[in-house]
Amino acid sequence: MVRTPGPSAVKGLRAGRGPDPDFAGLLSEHAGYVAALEAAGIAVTVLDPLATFPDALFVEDPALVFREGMAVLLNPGVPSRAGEVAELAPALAEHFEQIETLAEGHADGGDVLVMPGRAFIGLSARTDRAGAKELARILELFGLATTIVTPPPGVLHLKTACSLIDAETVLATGAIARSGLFADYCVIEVPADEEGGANVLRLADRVLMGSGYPRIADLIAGHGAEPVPLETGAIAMIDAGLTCMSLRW
Ligand code: CIR
Repeated sequence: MVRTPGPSAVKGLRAGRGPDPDFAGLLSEHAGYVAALEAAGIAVTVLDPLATFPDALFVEDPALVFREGMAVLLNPGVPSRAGEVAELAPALAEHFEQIETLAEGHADGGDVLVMPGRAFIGLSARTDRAGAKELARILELFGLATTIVTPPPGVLHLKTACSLIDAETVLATGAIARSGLFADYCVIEVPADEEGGANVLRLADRVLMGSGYPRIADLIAGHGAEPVPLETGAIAMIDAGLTCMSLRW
């Protein structure tokens, strides 16, 4: 499930004071992303733009979804995004039987890395401890073990700095790799000068990734998956990567 960016997306949140991305660039990167999902054999539901929510194309943040028919409506940790949850809920109700709601605190989907059997929940400027604990409670109902972690400083979300590659493997920045957080997993460490590319999206045997990261592409190929480089320059200007533009199940 994806949401097409509207013209207001150029005003999407960003941590720095960088310029607005170009709307045509955002649209074309989004279209390239949808095409890559479809090329991987995935049926894509495309939701309409939401003019009043500039960041609404990042549908990963207001909800979590699971293939078992379960979903969680989250509570994004920045006020300008809180209303995205109610906008997304009807579309999720068409696909999921059991929908839980975060009743306390704040949590963004970008802070939740779901591995088989275990979810890592990152505390960030968007996900507070009350939200993380409430989310852990819900995920444990779904049979997932949870670990609440503190990502290294300077990242927007936990998954800005790490991504699932396969059931045993994560791609992670050096700081995350050294933290021991993924001691039970195989960790592919992102080269220091390519940390901006640590957010990638695994789809079966292929991995969607930013096109400006040739060494990450080599590492993914060396691991036996097919890297699929996509243009991400415009979405990166509003602090986004590959996972944030879809909900997948
Ligand atoms: C924001 O700051 O909320 C958006 N501009 C970017 C959200 C990126 N989401 C994600 O990585 N899951």
